[in-house]
Amino acid sequence: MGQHRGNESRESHEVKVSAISRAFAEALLIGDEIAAELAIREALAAKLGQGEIDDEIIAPALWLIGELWERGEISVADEHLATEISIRVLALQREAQRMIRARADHRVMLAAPSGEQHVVVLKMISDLLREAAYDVLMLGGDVPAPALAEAARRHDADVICLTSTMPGGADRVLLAIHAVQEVRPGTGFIIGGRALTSRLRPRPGIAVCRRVSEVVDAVDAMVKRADQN
Ligand code: B12
Repeated sequence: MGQHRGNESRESHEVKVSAISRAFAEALLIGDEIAAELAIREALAAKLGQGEIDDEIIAPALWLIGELWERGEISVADEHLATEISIRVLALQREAQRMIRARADHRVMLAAPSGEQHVVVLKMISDLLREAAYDVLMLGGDVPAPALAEAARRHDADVICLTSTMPGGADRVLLAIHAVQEVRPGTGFIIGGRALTSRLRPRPGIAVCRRVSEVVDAVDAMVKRADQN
C-alpha cells in the first residue's frame, strides 16, 4: 500500500501509523487486550494492509516488549501476555480480510425511483461501496418499479440502495420495494434522502440512512443478516 501517495498524504499516513503503533505498544505494555484490538481496528479503518500492520505496528511493539524484558523492566508474565494479545489480534486481522474478500461476492444495485433525478448521492455511494470491494451495479435515476424489479431478478441483487429527494418520493420507494420483493424476496434495502417520511421506518431487510458515510456499515449488516438466514 501507499506507493502512489503524495508527500503530504505520505506524511499524514506516517503520523497516523506511528500514533497507532504507539497506542498498540502501550496496550501491550499494560496488558489491555481491548485497547490493542481498538488500535488494530483503527489501522484497518485507515486501510493499512495486513503486512503493514504486521511490520509497522505489531512487530515493533513486540521488539519493545523484548527489550524491556531483557532489561528486566517487565516480567516474563508481562512478555507472555503481550505475545498472547498479539496472536489474538492476528485473528482479528484475518477476520477483517475475510470480510473484505466476502464483499466481492455480493452485488449491490443503486437506483432512484420513478421521477427522481437527484443522483449525485448514488455516485457517492457507488464510490464508497466499490472502494469497500462490493460488486456495484448503478442503474441511475428515474427507474420505474417494474424495471427495477426485473433488473434485481436478472442481476441477482443482494442489496438495493434507493435515494429519494422529491416530495411524494417515499411512496415511490415503497412501490419499488414491493415490486422487488415480489420477484426477489430476500433482497435487502438501504434507503435515504430527504423525501423519506416516518412511514418508511427501518425494519428487518430495510435500513434507513441519514448520511452516505453510513452506507458500507449498513450493507455489511444487511449482507451478514441475509447470510445468517
Ligand atoms: C443538483 C440538484 C438538481 C439537479 C440534479 C442533477 C443530478 N444529476 O443529480 C437537477 C438540475 C436535475 C435538479 C432538478 C430538480 N430539482 Co434539484 N437540486 C439539486 C441540489 C442543488 C443538489 C442535490 C444533491 O445532489 N445534493 C447532495 C446530496 C449528496 O445530498 P442529499 O441528496 O441531500 O443526500 C444526503 C442524505 O439525504 C443522504 N442520502 C440521500 N439519499 C441516500 C441514499 C442512501 C442509500 C444513503 C445511504 C444516504 C442517502 O446522504 C446525503 C448526505 O450524506 C439540491 C439542493 C439540496 N439542498 O440538496 C436541489 C433540490 C433537491 N432540487 C429541488 C427541486 C425543486 C428540483 C426540481 C423540481 C427543479 C425544477 N423545477 O425543475 C427538479 C426536479 C427533478 C426531479 N424530478 O428529480 C429542491 C427539492 C425541494 C423539495 N424536496 O421539495 C432542492 C432541495 C433545491 C431547493 N432548495 O429548492 N436538481
